[in-house]
Amino acid sequence: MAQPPCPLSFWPIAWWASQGNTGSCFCPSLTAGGFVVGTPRKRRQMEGSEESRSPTQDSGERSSAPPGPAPPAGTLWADLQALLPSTKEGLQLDFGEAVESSVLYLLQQVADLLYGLGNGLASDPGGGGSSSTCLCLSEVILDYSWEKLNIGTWRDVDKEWRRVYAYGCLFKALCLCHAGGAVPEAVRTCDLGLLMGASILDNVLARMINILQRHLPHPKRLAGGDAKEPLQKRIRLGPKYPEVPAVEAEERILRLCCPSLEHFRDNFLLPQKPVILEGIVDHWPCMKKWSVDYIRQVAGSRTVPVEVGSRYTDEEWSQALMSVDDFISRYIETENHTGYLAQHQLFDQIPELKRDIGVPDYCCLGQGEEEDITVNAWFGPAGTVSPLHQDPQQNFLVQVMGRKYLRLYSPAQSENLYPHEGHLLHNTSQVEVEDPDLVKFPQFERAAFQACILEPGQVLFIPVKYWHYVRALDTSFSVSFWWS
Ligand SMILES: O=C(O)CCC(=O)C(=O)O
Repeated sequence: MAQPPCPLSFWPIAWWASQGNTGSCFCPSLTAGGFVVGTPRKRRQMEGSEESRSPTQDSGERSSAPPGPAPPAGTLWADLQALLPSTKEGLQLDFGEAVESSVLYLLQQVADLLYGLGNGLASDPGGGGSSSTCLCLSEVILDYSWEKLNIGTWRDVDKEWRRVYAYGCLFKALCLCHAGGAVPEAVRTCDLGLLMGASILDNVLARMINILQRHLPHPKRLAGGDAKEPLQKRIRLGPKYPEVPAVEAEERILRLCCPSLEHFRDNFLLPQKPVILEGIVDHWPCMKKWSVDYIRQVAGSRTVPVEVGSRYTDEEWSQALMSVDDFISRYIETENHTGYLAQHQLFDQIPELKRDIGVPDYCCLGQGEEEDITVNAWFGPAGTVSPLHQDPQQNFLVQVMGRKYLRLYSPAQSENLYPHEGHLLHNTSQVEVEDPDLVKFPQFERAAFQACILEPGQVLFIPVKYWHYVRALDTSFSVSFWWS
């Protein structure tokens, strides 16, 4: 299909051309494979502030439907019109000084096209029946701001660029929907905005995904890949690391069924002792509902960050963005490589999954509010390894599917554990726990530890700064609650 000429000769476009995008105004789709930088997950969490939290919580007021000629109610475009501010000014396109005026100009151009001359999102953005100009400009904004997001460490990325990126995603998704209902691509674009951008317009991207999902042609088929063959047959459930480590009696972590809050506080929280709690999450819907099939059905089309490689301390370890569907096909149904959907705030991104979990009651013993608890998903095949590391908060690790082998070392053992010296990995041990190099790390042998095989329905309390090593023995889904 012939592409329209670039409508503007503009320096971000000149920059875009200098990246090899010369010729027509064909706008290559964003490749998100090189997600952020190679900073290990623990480091990213420790640096984290509000900024590292996913902006997907749904909240607050809704925009009113714009005036003007409305398309028939219930069509995708009508639903999107109702979602967006009624005037172009309501888009709040103002940014700090970090954002060049030329980029602001581009954003305003797209807004002009989307809103047309009248009020409200135009029925025919771009005029003349074509939204491809709009799409093209949105791609330029995305390419340019993507570069800004990927320079340096994530902590140092200016929030204003994350807002620009989110607007670029919003505009691109709108254009895609208008251009002929490329809804799956629009969902992917909104997810990228949620993952990499900052929250804009009262979480408009999350709200837009809600709408888009209602318009996905065949959610099950999309999410489930080849529907002819039953999923159970395709999954090879055999663990990659068949050996289930023996846990000696003296290493075992105590197990308790539903202790009272006081008992937990006095015997485990205050003295900072690990314990496995049983019977406290049995009523959570996830315990009955979740399976690989179910996750795929609910979240298959959603884009998530995946850690690729055996462990985050390895040289060749990287992160990539991909759909849950691709993640399951590549890493759970096939066993060639290790991929781990690890430490991701999936439940802020996908409220449908959040409804299946709760918050352990014992978190109320902390000082923070419930909103301050960081809830992460850990979904992967047998054989994923989280190297020995410590975190700055208390943790309840809830095992939903499959089993995990864990080793815990108290903070008092730190000098036997050889933490990495560099700033980025100082919370991570250099020792491979199940295959230690005792010539290089002789004191490791002296380090006392506790261990367990965490089973579905069990909740492990990991006190703050307790060193923990985790290996999945089966296809596994855990949910962690970090609280203070
Ligand atoms: O389950 C895992 O692989 C790691 C969990 C973890 O490190 C945590 O919850 O802090």
